[in-house]
Amino acid sequence: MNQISDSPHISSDAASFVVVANRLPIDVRIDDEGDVHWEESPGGLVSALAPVLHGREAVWIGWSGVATEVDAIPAFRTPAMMGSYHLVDVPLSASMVEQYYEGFSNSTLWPLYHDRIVAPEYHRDTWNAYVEVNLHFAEHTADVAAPNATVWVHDYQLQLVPSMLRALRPDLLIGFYLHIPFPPAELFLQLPWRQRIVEGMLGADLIGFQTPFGANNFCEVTSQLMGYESDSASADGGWIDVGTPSFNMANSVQFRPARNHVARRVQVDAFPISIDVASLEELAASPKVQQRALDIRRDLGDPKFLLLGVDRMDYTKGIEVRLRAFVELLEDDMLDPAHTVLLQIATPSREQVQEYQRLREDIELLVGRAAGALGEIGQVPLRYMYSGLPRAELAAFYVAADVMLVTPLRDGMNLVAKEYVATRIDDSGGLVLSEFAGAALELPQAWLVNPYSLESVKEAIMTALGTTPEDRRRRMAAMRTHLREHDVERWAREFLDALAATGS
Ligand code: GDG
Repeated sequence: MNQISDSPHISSDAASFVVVANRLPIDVRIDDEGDVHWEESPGGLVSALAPVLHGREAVWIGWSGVATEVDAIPAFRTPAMMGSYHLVDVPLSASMVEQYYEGFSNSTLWPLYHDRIVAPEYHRDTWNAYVEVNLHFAEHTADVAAPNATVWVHDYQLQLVPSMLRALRPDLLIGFYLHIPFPPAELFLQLPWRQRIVEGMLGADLIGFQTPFGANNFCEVTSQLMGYESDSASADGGWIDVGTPSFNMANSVQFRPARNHVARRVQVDAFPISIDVASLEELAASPKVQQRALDIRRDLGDPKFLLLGVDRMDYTKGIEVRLRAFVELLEDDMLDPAHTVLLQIATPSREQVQEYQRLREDIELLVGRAAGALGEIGQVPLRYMYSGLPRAELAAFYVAADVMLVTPLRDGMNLVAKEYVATRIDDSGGLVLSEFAGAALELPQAWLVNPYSLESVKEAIMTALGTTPEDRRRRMAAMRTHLREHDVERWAREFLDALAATGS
């Protein structure tokens, strides 16, 4: 681990490419002496952006993950980090984290954007914190971006940053990407601060969504709220003409022209995110991972069928649905508890948020009950782990599993589904996938399910297990081919090319 120090500031106006995300791509640990240490936390976004980050003077702006009284620890301005790119820490106090992150981001926006699976909370004080923190991020970005730099802002925590940044630095080329779904107008319009959020995003030159549905929903909302003319599906990509309302009282719920918006065109399009396919394939093929996969199966009693679920512990992921489906199949004698295991790995997430604590209790109750009721002594068909795993260990679980269960009630994309496919280097294995994950649009050869229908999930599990090896192989091969051609590097390149084209 690196130790933090009062390290040199990067020269301002140095960065021609700036990534702005809620989190820096690092894990921070504070030791007993109070010294702060950090190390890179490799993730999809880091590997996606690696070629762009390393190619030029680049900066990543985000929060370290450690709440602190502002200025209590020195800001990260550490040129040593990961080759040529620098980190800039946006320090957040404990109360800001509570209000902006756990509050507005994860108790208001997250549930609202995921179909109101749980009820969103609307509080003025968490909204005010969201505005304040977004301004912090915008100011840090304005400080370090070189003249005419390209800035890529990420996700629902920072939707106000594009317009704040444009006001501070009109010279910048600004892209915004939403990693989660953008909901239909009838849901989004519930948000008391709907106009401010939309205005915030429209500060960007290009707004990217996971799917065409997200792009379309956003155009619909801007048309209803502001009366702006738009086309979400034109041949050259979607667009919204900001500042020139083709006002139509009939379809506008509340016409209020945006402040500070001079007439200009914002591009709007779908850019489905992906994974680093080549590196996962390599990891899956390594003798260490192959051996570990065999050991995992042995440790689980060498079942004939191993089913797997891997998710952050989140109510959007439909963990309960798949556990219930599996339990019912055992109860119905459709599956044999002597030869079948479902392993659910749930990674701790947002543990301070009440709904997440409740979800964990519900899942653990379900797992506990199942353990008591299913199988003979010594048989434990439903296994559960509540912990994060190293990447290689996760890959070994993917390699070990015969069928992967990915059943979110709503998901922007779902990278776990893509990761499972990438690790199936011999084209074996089956994927059961929710229709409501963005990934379903790209992986139609999976067994697609409606996660709200237990019968649909049960049926898909049985079909995936019962089909011929040839059928499984044909489906998996088609999905692998698609992913190899659509990896995360292509995603980043396509977004950045489209962003550059808006400036020409
Ligand atoms: C959001 C959107 C969108 C999970 N457990 C472990 C672990 N993971 C990794 C997985 C995967 C990632 O976390 C989870 O990505 P998902 O896409 O499945 O879901 P979200 O976290 O909700 O992500 C989503 C995504 O953003 C990207 O745009 O696809 O729709 O909700 O990469 O592998 N990794 C390791 N150990 C674990 O225990 N190492």
